[in-house]
Amino acid sequence: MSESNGRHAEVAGGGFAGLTVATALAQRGWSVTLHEKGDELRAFGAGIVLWHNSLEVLKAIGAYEPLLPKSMVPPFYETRMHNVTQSKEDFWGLEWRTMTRQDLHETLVDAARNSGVDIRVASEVVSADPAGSVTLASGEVRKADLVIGADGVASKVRDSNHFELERTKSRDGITRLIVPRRKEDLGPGEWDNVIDFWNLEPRVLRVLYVPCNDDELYLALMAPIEDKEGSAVPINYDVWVESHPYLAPVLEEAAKIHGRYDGYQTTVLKQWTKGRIALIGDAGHAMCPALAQGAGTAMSNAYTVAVAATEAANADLPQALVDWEARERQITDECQERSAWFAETRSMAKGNQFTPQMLETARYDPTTREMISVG
Ligand code: FAD
Ligand code: 5PR
Repeated sequence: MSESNGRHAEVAGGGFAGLTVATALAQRGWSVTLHEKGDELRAFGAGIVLWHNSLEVLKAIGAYEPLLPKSMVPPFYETRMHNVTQSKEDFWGLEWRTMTRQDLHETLVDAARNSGVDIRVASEVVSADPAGSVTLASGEVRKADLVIGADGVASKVRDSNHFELERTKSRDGITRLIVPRRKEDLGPGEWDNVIDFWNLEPRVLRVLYVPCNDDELYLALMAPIEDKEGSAVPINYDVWVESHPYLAPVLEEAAKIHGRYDGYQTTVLKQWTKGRIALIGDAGHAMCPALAQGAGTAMSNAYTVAVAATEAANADLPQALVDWEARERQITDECQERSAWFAETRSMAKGNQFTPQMLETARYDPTTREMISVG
């Protein structure tokens, strides 16, 4: 634990954004209380892909090494259209890793606890004051020098302050599940690759196959919202196996789990900060998943806001947050636009879509503000 700097932060939300910012602040001498409204600390959803940007953040907060044995680096991101390989991308060696969300979340909880963050579960933040306080569902008001809204897409820190926002919903959505890998039961194929199986005809049904470790496979099954059968949970095995027969063993596992179908959406705010409040993660910039950067940008902005707040004198903190947003925002805005464009056009199906430009967010190192070049 580091020496106290005499300042206090209140963080709403125990997801990837909240845990990262709380840890980075505590490691810089802040006393930090994190409120999670759920009764326990756990990750929702299934698997996740992290890239150079968020992996550098994990290194900086000491959460990278513990994650190594629980995660993997697939040899290629392979894209198939109607089961014909279109591309096999390795991002020119740019670092990326796959893992389950549960494993990432547990690692971040450990990092937060080891850094001295006071984590409170069953503690809901109902509103926040830009002058520096949060109000809990219990009625308790807690003062802070810095208030972080990391309370997800339905953020109360955000909505209690009437931040201006624009929300766009896409026509597709996805059911995400973790299933046993059953590699030996699948036919010939490079089953350690991430494989993005697109079927556009006779109907749009896509399976994103993401191995997370030796035992666990993340399956994301995408179908248009209007396709009642394709978007049903638990999944309609007959529909999915008809379009992807070569995945029968793992689809059989997927059909045993209830899962949840989520529509894609993008939220763009006019501003991310107000007084002593900063919004990060889905509270501030929820995005479509195509570039796999929702959590990546959340962790990146979590880290940089912690640094910016620490470097500012306490009286100057509101202005320091404005400057932080001005510095960091473009990279997130562009990622939101690109991810929404992929959702709109479904052009990931063509393969070779991870160009150096599309990888810009991934190439950014928030800990040094350097952009590494590839390609
Ligand atoms: P959340 O994960 O939503 O966490 C918010 C937390 O706050 C929750 O624990 C919640 O219970 C708590 N909370 C909510 N309200 C309150 C309150 N009022 N008071 C206290 N606590 C509260 N990103 C990637 O980087 N890579 C991927 O591969 C990837 N795949 C994705 C696939 C899909 C289909 C989707 C929809 C998203 C994907 N993402 C991915 C995005 C990623 O999941 C999110 O961007 C990320 O989880 C956001 O983290 P967060 O901490 O901001 O929010
Ligand atoms: N990449 C990842 C992912 O989980 C999804 C997408 C892309 C890692 C969906 O869940 O394009 O939908 C996508």
